Amino acid sequence: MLKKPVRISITGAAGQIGYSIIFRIANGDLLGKDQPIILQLLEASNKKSQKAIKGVIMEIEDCVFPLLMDVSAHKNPITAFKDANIAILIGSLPRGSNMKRSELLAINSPIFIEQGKALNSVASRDVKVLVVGNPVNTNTYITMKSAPDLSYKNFTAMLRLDHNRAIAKLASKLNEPVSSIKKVFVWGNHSLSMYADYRYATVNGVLIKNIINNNSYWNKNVFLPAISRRGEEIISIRGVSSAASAASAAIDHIKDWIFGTNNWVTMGIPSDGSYNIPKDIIFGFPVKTKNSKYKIIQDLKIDKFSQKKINLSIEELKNEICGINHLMR
Ligand code: NAX
Repeated sequence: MLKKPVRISITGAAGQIGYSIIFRIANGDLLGKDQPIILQLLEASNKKSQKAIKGVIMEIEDCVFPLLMDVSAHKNPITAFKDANIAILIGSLPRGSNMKRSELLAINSPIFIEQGKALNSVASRDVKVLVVGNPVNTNTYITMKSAPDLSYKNFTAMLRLDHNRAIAKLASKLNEPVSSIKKVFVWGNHSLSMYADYRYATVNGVLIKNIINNNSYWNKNVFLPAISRRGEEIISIRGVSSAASAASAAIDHIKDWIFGTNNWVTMGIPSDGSYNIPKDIIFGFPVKTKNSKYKIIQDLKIDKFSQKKINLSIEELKNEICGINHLMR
Protein backbone atom coordinates (compact mmCIF):
# COMPACT_ATOMS: atom_id res chain seq x y z
CA MET A 1 0.00 0.00 0.00
CA LEU A 2 1.19 3.53 -0.82
CA LYS A 3 2.37 5.54 2.20
CA LYS A 4 0.52 8.74 3.20
CA PRO A 5 2.23 11.74 1.54
CA VAL A 6 4.48 13.93 3.66
CA ARG A 7 3.89 17.68 3.28
CA ILE A 8 7.07 19.67 2.85
CA SER A 9 7.02 23.48 2.87
CA ILE A 10 10.02 25.30 1.42
CA THR A 11 10.50 29.07 1.61
CA GLY A 12 12.68 31.05 -0.78
CA ALA A 13 11.91 28.23 -3.17
CA ALA A 14 12.92 30.11 -6.34
CA GLY A 15 16.28 31.19 -4.92
CA GLN A 16 19.64 29.51 -5.44
CA ILE A 17 19.37 27.00 -2.59
CA GLY A 18 15.67 26.44 -3.27
CA TYR A 19 16.42 25.58 -6.87
CA SER A 20 19.08 23.10 -5.73
CA ILE A 21 17.06 21.36 -3.02
CA ILE A 22 13.59 21.01 -4.53
CA PHE A 23 14.53 18.63 -7.33
CA ARG A 24 16.51 16.38 -5.00
CA ILE A 25 13.66 16.19 -2.49
CA ALA A 26 11.12 15.50 -5.24
CA ASN A 27 13.40 12.74 -6.48
CA GLY A 28 13.28 10.97 -3.10
CA ASP A 29 16.74 11.93 -1.81
CA LEU A 30 15.32 13.13 1.52
CA LEU A 31 12.64 10.65 2.53
CA GLY A 32 13.36 7.67 0.30
CA LYS A 33 12.08 6.25 -2.93
CA ASP A 34 8.87 4.85 -1.40
CA GLN A 35 7.65 8.03 0.30
CA PRO A 36 5.15 10.18 -1.63
CA ILE A 37 5.44 13.90 -0.97
CA ILE A 38 3.54 17.14 -1.43
CA LEU A 39 5.53 20.35 -1.96
CA GLN A 40 4.22 23.73 -0.75
CA LEU A 41 6.53 26.43 -2.05
CA LEU A 42 6.60 29.92 -0.55
CA GLU A 43 8.13 32.90 -2.30
CA ALA A 44 8.16 36.63 -1.60
CA SER A 45 4.92 38.26 -2.68
CA ASN A 46 6.40 40.60 -5.31
CA LYS A 47 5.56 39.92 -8.96
CA LYS A 48 9.08 38.87 -9.96
CA SER A 49 9.40 36.21 -7.22
CA GLN A 50 5.89 34.88 -7.88
CA LYS A 51 6.66 34.63 -11.59
CA ALA A 52 9.96 32.86 -10.83
CA ILE A 53 8.29 30.26 -8.61
CA LYS A 54 5.72 29.52 -11.31
CA GLY A 55 8.63 28.86 -13.68
CA VAL A 56 10.24 26.49 -11.16
CA ILE A 57 6.95 24.61 -10.85
CA MET A 58 6.75 24.24 -14.63
CA GLU A 59 10.17 22.59 -14.53
CA ILE A 60 9.17 20.36 -11.61
CA GLU A 61 6.12 19.21 -13.60
CA ASP A 62 8.32 18.40 -16.58
CA CYS A 63 10.48 16.11 -14.42
CA VAL A 64 7.47 13.78 -13.90
CA PHE A 65 8.68 12.75 -10.45
CA PRO A 66 6.69 9.61 -9.50
CA LEU A 67 6.76 10.46 -5.76
CA LEU A 68 5.39 13.97 -6.16
CA MET A 69 1.64 13.98 -5.47
CA ASP A 70 1.17 17.75 -5.65
CA VAL A 71 3.11 21.01 -5.82
CA SER A 72 1.78 24.50 -5.17
CA ALA A 73 3.11 28.07 -5.11
CA HIS A 74 2.28 30.44 -2.25
CA LYS A 75 2.83 34.02 -1.20
CA ASN A 76 1.19 33.66 2.20
CA PRO A 77 2.88 31.55 4.92
CA ILE A 78 -0.53 30.59 6.29
CA THR A 79 -1.36 28.60 3.18
CA ALA A 80 2.26 27.54 2.57
CA PHE A 81 2.65 25.93 6.02
CA LYS A 82 -0.83 24.36 6.21
CA ASP A 83 -0.42 20.89 7.77
CA ALA A 84 3.33 20.93 7.00
CA ASN A 85 5.26 17.96 8.39
CA ILE A 86 8.61 19.46 7.40
CA ALA A 87 9.34 23.18 6.88
CA ILE A 88 12.60 24.37 5.36
CA LEU A 89 12.99 28.12 5.86
CA ILE A 90 15.51 29.32 3.30
CA GLY A 91 13.94 32.56 2.10
CA SER A 92 15.39 35.76 3.48
CA LEU A 93 16.89 38.95 2.18
CA PRO A 94 20.59 38.78 1.32
CA ARG A 95 23.18 40.84 3.17
CA GLY A 96 23.94 44.01 1.22
CA SER A 97 27.50 45.27 0.87
CA ASN A 98 28.70 47.04 4.03
CA MET A 99 25.60 45.83 5.89
CA LYS A 100 26.20 44.85 9.52
CA ARG A 101 24.85 41.58 10.92
CA SER A 102 22.55 43.57 13.20
CA GLU A 103 21.11 45.47 10.21
CA LEU A 104 20.50 42.21 8.34
CA LEU A 105 18.76 40.81 11.41
CA ALA A 106 16.52 43.84 11.69
CA ILE A 107 15.49 43.47 8.04
CA ASN A 108 14.91 39.72 8.24
CA SER A 109 13.25 39.51 11.67
CA PRO A 110 9.74 40.40 10.44
CA ILE A 111 9.92 37.54 7.92
CA PHE A 112 10.70 34.99 10.63
CA ILE A 113 8.22 36.46 13.13
CA GLU A 114 5.46 36.13 10.53
CA GLN A 115 6.53 32.63 9.54
CA GLY A 116 6.85 31.49 13.18
CA LYS A 117 3.30 32.68 13.83
CA ALA A 118 2.03 30.91 10.72
CA LEU A 119 3.75 27.65 11.70
CA ASN A 120 2.20 28.03 15.14
CA SER A 121 -1.31 28.26 13.77
CA VAL A 122 -1.38 25.88 10.80
CA ALA A 123 1.55 23.43 10.72
CA SER A 124 1.36 19.85 11.94
CA ARG A 125 2.07 19.79 15.70
CA ASP A 126 5.16 17.66 15.16
CA VAL A 127 6.47 19.73 12.24
CA LYS A 128 10.23 19.55 11.84
CA VAL A 129 11.56 23.03 11.10
CA LEU A 130 15.00 23.67 9.62
CA VAL A 131 16.00 27.31 9.23
CA VAL A 132 18.71 28.01 6.65
CA GLY A 133 18.34 31.77 6.03
CA ASN A 134 20.96 33.96 7.70
CA PRO A 135 21.76 35.00 10.38
CA VAL A 136 20.49 31.49 10.88
CA ASN A 137 20.85 30.91 14.64
CA THR A 138 18.96 34.04 15.61
CA ASN A 139 16.40 33.67 12.81
CA THR A 140 15.65 30.23 14.27
CA TYR A 141 15.33 31.76 17.74
CA ILE A 142 12.86 34.35 16.38
CA THR A 143 10.81 31.69 14.57
CA MET A 144 10.72 29.44 17.65
CA LYS A 145 9.72 32.26 20.01
CA SER A 146 6.98 33.31 17.59
CA ALA A 147 5.42 29.84 17.78
CA PRO A 148 4.54 29.40 21.46
CA ASP A 149 2.21 26.42 20.92
CA LEU A 150 4.90 24.29 19.31
CA SER A 151 7.67 22.55 21.23
CA TYR A 152 11.10 24.17 21.08
CA LYS A 153 12.34 20.76 19.97
CA ASN A 154 10.61 21.34 16.59
CA PHE A 155 13.07 24.12 15.69
CA THR A 156 16.58 23.70 14.37
CA ALA A 157 19.18 25.80 12.57
CA MET A 158 21.51 24.61 9.84
CA LEU A 159 25.13 24.24 10.89
CA ARG A 160 25.45 21.06 8.89
CA LEU A 161 27.24 22.77 6.03
CA ASP A 162 30.00 23.84 8.45
CA HIS A 163 30.04 20.29 9.85
CA ASN A 164 30.37 18.82 6.36
CA ARG A 165 33.09 21.30 5.47
CA ALA A 166 35.05 20.23 8.56
CA ILE A 167 34.81 16.58 7.50
CA ALA A 168 35.90 17.44 3.95
CA LYS A 169 38.92 19.39 5.20
CA LEU A 170 40.07 16.58 7.51
CA ALA A 171 39.54 13.93 4.83
CA SER A 172 41.67 15.91 2.40
CA LYS A 173 44.39 16.56 4.99
CA LEU A 174 44.57 12.84 5.84
CA ASN A 175 44.02 11.66 2.28
CA GLU A 176 41.23 9.36 3.42
CA PRO A 177 37.62 8.97 2.24
CA VAL A 178 35.08 11.25 3.96
CA SER A 179 33.17 8.21 5.19
CA SER A 180 36.15 7.17 7.36
CA ILE A 181 35.94 10.39 9.43
CA LYS A 182 33.67 10.29 12.50
CA LYS A 183 32.84 12.42 15.57
CA VAL A 184 33.55 15.86 14.13
CA PHE A 185 31.16 18.66 15.07
CA VAL A 186 30.79 22.44 15.23
CA TRP A 187 29.90 24.50 18.28
CA GLY A 188 28.10 27.81 18.24
CA ASN A 189 26.97 30.39 15.78
CA HIS A 190 27.00 29.99 11.99
CA SER A 191 29.38 32.94 11.67
CA LEU A 192 33.09 33.58 11.88
CA SER A 193 32.87 32.70 15.59
CA MET A 194 31.90 29.06 14.93
CA TYR A 195 34.20 26.47 16.49
CA ALA A 196 34.76 23.28 14.50
CA ASP A 197 35.97 20.71 17.04
CA TYR A 198 37.88 17.57 16.05
CA ARG A 199 39.40 16.76 19.46
CA TYR A 200 37.30 13.56 19.58
CA ALA A 201 37.28 12.84 15.87
CA THR A 202 38.59 9.58 14.44
CA VAL A 203 39.76 8.32 11.09
CA ASN A 204 39.20 4.58 10.72
CA GLY A 205 38.90 4.48 14.51
CA VAL A 206 42.17 6.33 15.27
CA LEU A 207 42.13 9.74 17.01
CA ILE A 208 42.89 12.33 14.34
CA LYS A 209 44.57 14.84 16.66
CA ASN A 210 47.24 12.23 17.42
CA ILE A 211 48.25 11.75 13.81
CA ILE A 212 48.37 15.31 12.51
CA ASN A 213 51.87 16.77 12.59
CA ASN A 214 51.98 19.90 14.72
CA ASN A 215 48.31 19.40 15.53
CA SER A 216 47.78 22.47 17.69
CA TYR A 217 49.37 24.80 15.13
CA TRP A 218 47.44 23.26 12.21
CA ASN A 219 44.15 23.42 14.12
CA LYS A 220 44.48 27.09 15.07
CA ASN A 221 46.15 28.46 11.96
CA VAL A 222 44.90 26.31 9.11
CA PHE A 223 41.83 24.25 10.00
CA LEU A 224 39.68 26.70 12.00
CA PRO A 225 40.14 29.69 9.66
CA ALA A 226 39.55 27.45 6.63
CA ILE A 227 36.19 26.24 7.97
CA SER A 228 34.88 29.57 9.19
CA ARG A 229 35.97 31.35 6.00
CA ARG A 230 34.91 28.65 3.53
CA GLY A 231 31.70 30.47 2.62
CA GLU A 232 33.60 33.67 1.80
CA GLU A 233 36.16 31.70 -0.18
CA ILE A 234 33.42 30.14 -2.31
CA ILE A 235 31.85 33.55 -2.98
CA SER A 236 35.21 34.96 -4.06
CA ILE A 237 35.88 32.06 -6.45
CA ARG A 238 32.38 31.18 -7.71
CA GLY A 239 31.05 34.70 -7.65
CA VAL A 240 27.93 33.66 -5.71
CA SER A 241 27.36 31.95 -2.37
CA SER A 242 27.19 28.20 -1.76
CA ALA A 243 23.96 26.72 -3.00
CA ALA A 244 24.19 23.04 -3.97
CA SER A 245 26.35 22.24 -0.93
CA ALA A 246 23.92 24.13 1.32
CA ALA A 247 21.00 22.19 -0.17
CA SER A 248 22.88 18.93 0.33
CA ALA A 249 23.64 19.83 3.96
CA ALA A 250 19.96 20.64 4.57
CA ILE A 251 19.02 17.20 3.25
CA ASP A 252 21.67 15.55 5.48
CA HIS A 253 20.37 17.46 8.51
CA ILE A 254 16.71 16.52 8.10
CA LYS A 255 17.42 12.96 6.98
CA ASP A 256 19.58 12.24 10.03
CA TRP A 257 17.01 13.91 12.31
CA ILE A 258 14.19 11.73 10.96
CA PHE A 259 15.93 8.42 10.34
CA GLY A 260 18.65 8.61 13.03
CA THR A 261 22.37 8.05 12.82
CA ASN A 262 25.03 6.44 14.95
CA ASN A 263 27.55 9.08 13.94
CA TRP A 264 27.85 12.38 15.78
CA VAL A 265 26.29 15.22 13.82
CA THR A 266 25.94 18.96 14.34
CA MET A 267 22.54 20.58 14.76
CA GLY A 268 21.73 24.15 15.71
CA ILE A 269 19.23 23.63 18.54
CA PRO A 270 17.80 25.55 21.50
CA SER A 271 20.20 25.12 24.39
CA ASP A 272 18.88 23.20 27.40
CA GLY A 273 21.71 24.63 29.49
CA SER A 274 24.19 21.85 28.59
CA TYR A 275 27.83 22.98 28.66
CA ASN A 276 26.63 26.20 30.37
CA ILE A 277 25.29 27.54 27.08
CA PRO A 278 22.50 29.96 28.08
CA LYS A 279 19.08 28.31 27.83
CA ASP A 280 17.08 28.74 24.62
CA ILE A 281 19.74 30.40 22.48
CA ILE A 282 20.19 28.43 19.26
CA PHE A 283 23.64 26.89 19.36
CA GLY A 284 25.54 24.32 17.31
CA PHE A 285 25.85 21.17 19.46
CA PRO A 286 27.15 17.66 18.85
CA VAL A 287 24.11 15.37 18.80
CA LYS A 288 23.05 11.80 18.17
CA THR A 289 19.69 11.15 16.57
CA LYS A 290 17.20 8.30 16.90
CA ASN A 291 13.46 7.86 16.20
CA SER A 292 13.06 11.44 14.98
CA LYS A 293 14.65 12.92 18.12
CA TYR A 294 18.05 14.39 18.86
CA LYS A 295 20.10 14.13 22.04
CA ILE A 296 23.06 16.33 22.93
CA ILE A 297 26.26 14.37 23.48
CA GLN A 298 27.18 15.04 27.09
CA ASP A 299 30.32 15.07 29.22
CA LEU A 300 32.82 16.16 26.58
CA LYS A 301 35.76 17.90 28.20
CA ILE A 302 35.90 21.62 27.47
CA ASP A 303 39.53 22.76 27.68
CA LYS A 304 40.57 26.38 28.03
CA PHE A 305 40.97 26.98 24.29
CA SER A 306 37.58 25.42 23.49
CA GLN A 307 35.86 27.41 26.24
CA LYS A 308 37.30 30.63 24.85
CA LYS A 309 36.01 29.80 21.37
CA ILE A 310 32.58 28.76 22.67
CA ASN A 311 32.33 31.97 24.71
CA LEU A 312 32.81 34.05 21.54
CA SER A 313 29.72 32.49 19.96
CA ILE A 314 27.72 32.86 23.19
CA GLU A 315 28.54 36.56 23.39
CA GLU A 316 27.75 37.12 19.72
CA LEU A 317 24.41 35.33 19.99
CA LYS A 318 23.45 37.14 23.19
CA ASN A 319 24.11 40.44 21.39
CA GLU A 320 22.11 39.38 18.34
CA ILE A 321 19.13 38.46 20.54
CA CYS A 322 19.47 41.72 22.45
CA GLY A 323 19.27 43.58 19.14
CA ILE A 324 15.98 42.01 18.06
CA ASN A 325 14.14 41.43 21.37
CA HIS A 326 12.22 44.71 21.06
CA LEU A 327 10.82 43.56 17.68
CA MET A 328 9.25 40.50 19.25
CA ARG A 329 7.05 42.15 21.86
P1 NAX B 1 18.72 33.74 -2.88
O1 NAX B 1 18.72 35.23 -2.75
O2 NAX B 1 19.16 33.09 -4.14
O3 NAX B 1 17.24 33.22 -2.57
C1 NAX B 1 16.47 33.70 -1.50
C2 NAX B 1 15.02 33.60 -1.93
O4 NAX B 1 14.22 33.95 -0.81
C3 NAX B 1 14.68 34.56 -3.07
O5 NAX B 1 14.08 33.84 -4.13
C4 NAX B 1 13.70 35.54 -2.43
O6 NAX B 1 12.72 36.01 -3.32
C5 NAX B 1 13.11 34.67 -1.32
N1 NAX B 1 12.46 35.42 -0.25
C6 NAX B 1 12.77 36.64 0.23
N2 NAX B 1 11.89 37.00 1.18
C7 NAX B 1 11.03 35.99 1.31
C8 NAX B 1 9.89 35.76 2.13
N3 NAX B 1 9.46 36.68 3.00
N4 NAX B 1 9.23 34.58 2.01
C9 NAX B 1 9.63 33.67 1.13
N5 NAX B 1 10.70 33.82 0.31
C10 NAX B 1 11.38 34.97 0.41
O7 NAX B 1 19.54 33.21 -1.63
P2 NAX B 1 20.15 31.75 -1.39
O8 NAX B 1 21.51 31.69 -1.97
O9 NAX B 1 19.16 30.73 -1.79
O10 NAX B 1 20.35 31.78 0.19
C11 NAX B 1 19.25 31.83 1.06
C12 NAX B 1 19.69 32.05 2.49
O11 NAX B 1 20.52 30.99 2.94
C13 NAX B 1 20.51 33.33 2.71
O12 NAX B 1 20.08 33.96 3.89
C14 NAX B 1 21.93 32.79 2.88
O13 NAX B 1 22.73 33.67 3.61
C15 NAX B 1 21.62 31.52 3.65
N6 NAX B 1 22.69 30.51 3.70
C16 NAX B 1 22.79 29.80 4.85
C17 NAX B 1 23.72 28.81 5.00
C18 NAX B 1 23.81 28.03 6.28
O14 NAX B 1 24.75 27.24 6.39
N7 NAX B 1 22.91 28.19 7.24
C19 NAX B 1 24.69 28.49 3.92
C20 NAX B 1 24.24 28.96 2.57
C21 NAX B 1 23.57 30.31 2.57
O15 NAX B 1 24.55 31.30 2.63
